[in-house]
Amino acid sequence: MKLTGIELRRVRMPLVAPFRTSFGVEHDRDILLVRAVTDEAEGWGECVAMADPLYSSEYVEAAADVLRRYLIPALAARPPADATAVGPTLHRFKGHRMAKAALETAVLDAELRAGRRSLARELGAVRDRVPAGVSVGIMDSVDELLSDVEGYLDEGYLRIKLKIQPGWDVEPVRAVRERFGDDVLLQVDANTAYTLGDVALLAALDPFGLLLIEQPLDEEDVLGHAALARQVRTPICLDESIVSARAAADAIRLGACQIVNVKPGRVGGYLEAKRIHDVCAAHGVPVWCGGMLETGIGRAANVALAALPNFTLPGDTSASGRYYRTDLTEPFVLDDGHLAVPDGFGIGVAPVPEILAEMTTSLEWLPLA
Ligand code: SMG
Ligand code: MG
Repeated sequence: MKLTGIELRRVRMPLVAPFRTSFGVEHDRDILLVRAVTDEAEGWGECVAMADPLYSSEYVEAAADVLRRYLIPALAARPPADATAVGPTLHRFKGHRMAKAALETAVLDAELRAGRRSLARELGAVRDRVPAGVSVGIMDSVDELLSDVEGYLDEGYLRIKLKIQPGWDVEPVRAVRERFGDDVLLQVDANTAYTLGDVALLAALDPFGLLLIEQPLDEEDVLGHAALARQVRTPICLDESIVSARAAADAIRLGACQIVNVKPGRVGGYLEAKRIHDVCAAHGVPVWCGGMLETGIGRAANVALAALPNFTLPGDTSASGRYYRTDLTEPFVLDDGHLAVPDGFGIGVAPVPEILAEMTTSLEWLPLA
């Protein structure tokens, strides 16, 4: 396989509704897409960096910059024989995992398409469909929240995740439990909004039988999560803190989490995501696939990953319609609360040319050969 060039494309995708978290509100997504062109095939990667460095230190403009200034030139200087060579070649550049993930995924997709293999099989998928959860943002009122949750349950979503922050935690959880009952699979995500001083508040969630509390404390506060885990009954799940398989192994060893959210973008790509899956499986720690409001391109690859055996909890892998009126690819739709795992070559989907053109705000071609 010979890489001939990389295309960086920005698309603007309006969300069907604003999505509010403890760190901000998203109205639309400014997404960086990476297309790797080889002599045999082309492949796609979606960079999950947001417009601003609020979820993590990465942001889309910085991802584009590091790709064009460092990462792509590094591949030009040492062309990868296959996708497994991308990570080692980029390793000397610190951080920027979301940018690295997008580039590696594009190369991997091209390689798999050329070899007529699907990403799902390549990663070790054992299912042809995965259960879908949905992440529900912070709302202005509990009534508004209940009506959105009702809509998602009616659509068939199999698990509800509520975004929480101080002042929007016990009350919305209690309201959802009272209205929809104890059988609904329910979890919460704080996106680092609490401190260890909030132990009593977080313990007040214990009676509601939540599946997990996701990332209550600062991303670097692994020991804080371990201390918290000893004082609350609800299992602690880490998201932001788990930036690599090594970080996952450390967090598990320290007792900082009983469950792990795997996001390929956050950890540098699908190959590292698979290693996290394996590390967690070896420790008996269940994992689930996170989401970053991806288009069909990123979603396809996430759904392939979510089909691995230790993904035993429903992920933030919702249908296209939860995010976008028009997706870039054929839309992912719910079938009995599940999404089908793409079985085509590579990630198994491609952008619809007319829709892609309509959403594109800028385009850059970086020749490698
Ligand atoms: O893709 O359904 C999705 C979003 C899931 O809540 C979600 N993601 O911390 O897990 C998380 C957040 C990060 C992105 S919020 C803009
Ligand atoms: Mg999260």
